[in-house]
Amino acid sequence: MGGIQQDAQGADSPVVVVANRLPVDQITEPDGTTRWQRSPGGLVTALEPFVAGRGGAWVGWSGSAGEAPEPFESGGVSLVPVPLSDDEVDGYYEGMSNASLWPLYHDVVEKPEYHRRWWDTYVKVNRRFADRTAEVAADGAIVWVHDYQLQLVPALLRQRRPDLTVGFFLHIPFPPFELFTQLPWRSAIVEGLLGADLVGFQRPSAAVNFVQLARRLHELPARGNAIEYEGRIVTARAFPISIDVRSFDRLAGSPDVVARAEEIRKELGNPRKLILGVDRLDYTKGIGVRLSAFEELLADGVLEAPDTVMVQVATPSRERVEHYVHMRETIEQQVGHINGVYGTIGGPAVHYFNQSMPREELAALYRAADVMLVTPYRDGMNLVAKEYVAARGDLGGALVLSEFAGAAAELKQAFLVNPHDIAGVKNQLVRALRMEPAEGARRMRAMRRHLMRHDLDHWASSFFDALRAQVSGDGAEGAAGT
Ligand code: GDG
Repeated sequence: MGGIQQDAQGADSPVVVVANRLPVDQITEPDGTTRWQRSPGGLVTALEPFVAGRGGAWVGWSGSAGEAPEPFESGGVSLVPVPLSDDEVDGYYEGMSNASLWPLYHDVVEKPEYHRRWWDTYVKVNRRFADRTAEVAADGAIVWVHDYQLQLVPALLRQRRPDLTVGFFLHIPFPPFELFTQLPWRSAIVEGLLGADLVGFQRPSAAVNFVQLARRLHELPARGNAIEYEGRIVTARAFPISIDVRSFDRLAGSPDVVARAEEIRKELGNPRKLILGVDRLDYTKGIGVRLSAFEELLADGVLEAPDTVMVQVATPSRERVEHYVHMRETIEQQVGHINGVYGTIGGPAVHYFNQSMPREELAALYRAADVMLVTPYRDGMNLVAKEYVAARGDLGGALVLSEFAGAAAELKQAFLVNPHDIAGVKNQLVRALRMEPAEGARRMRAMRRHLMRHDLDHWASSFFDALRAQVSGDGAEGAAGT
């Protein structure tokens, strides 16, 4: 580990991040040349200081099928592309990851499909990620593997490189024993994860689910959050992810964004109340639920358009997976129906956007909205809810939030709802719309105070601290949570 300095994070080992995607996107210029651009989003910014300049690397897929480019540098991080063929994108990514694991881990909101061909490709691709990581990781490096696409990598990596310290973080929920055990390859996944020293989840209940599986499926001894496996201790714990709160707060409070927020309300016809939804277009996010609640309130005469309007941003996502194609049609029909019945000429009740918005525009929308509706059936965390709170330095607005989003455990002053209970969603939406400004400010202040202390940097540092403590023998005490 020559030449590696103890730094502000108190670390002395090089760090390798392994994730499905590299933190860059390939941009094609008008003249046909291509270049790499850093992906937007907080995760890259948060992890970069831990990885950059210490012989660290980021291993991931470039996002396009075909041959992988040679490793290259970006922001002081060595990026190591892993190639995927068209068939592999189909089987590993769209199939096993997004049509088997994604719905299974989200409470089977849609029925997962299981295909042996997808699984075989998932194993093959996980091996390739592990091989590439084993080749580039420095001696004694800390490797942080991310998410459901790469659950076999921890064990594969340990076989290849026992000198490494391996952490894993799952960004999505981890289901209870009764659901997880549907998976034909359940044992292989659990064994894959047990290759890590520390397995991190969004919520304590997910960590408990994992420990239970290890106990019941593999009959492993476990005490609290510590599992004994092959002469090692594997710890399962919650590390709720967050956002770069201060930078979002600054952006949303900047004069340009504040002015744009006013302009948006004007462009919408100066409604008295503006309701907002922002999601990837995904069936877990409960977009239909909130449209139904809004429609029923219009039908009941409790709300009137265009006195109250809704804006729904539904960013295109996974458009080649069948569930998503069908869901998009359903949502668009629902929007069309609401506007057909309750819209006026030049005045729709729902303004629907199936497009990706610039970050500044999102911040202005957050700032303009009286009520933010976040109603997933199940969500690991939900960063949109946190972004809304971070954007409301003016202490305005109200958050309606599903109990089934990880964020609900922290944003306790939100109007919590059960998205399966439309009557309850309607009630909470009306309460949020009618809330006194002083009450709203009190709630918003409390949520902001929590977020300021629990930002993305806090999340990344806590994970690394726990991982280091674990391998130095100081970890593994306490319950399965933070
Ligand atoms: C997974 C888990 C967990 C959305 N539309 C636009 C846009 N976005 C940004 C939002 C937010 C992000 O995308 C979405 O994050 P979420 O957390 O809401 O959801 P997932 O994509 O499902 O993420 C989730 C997360 O991982 C992290 O661990 O919280 O539970 O499912 O940041 O702002 N950004 C821009 N334009 C858009 O149109 N610029």
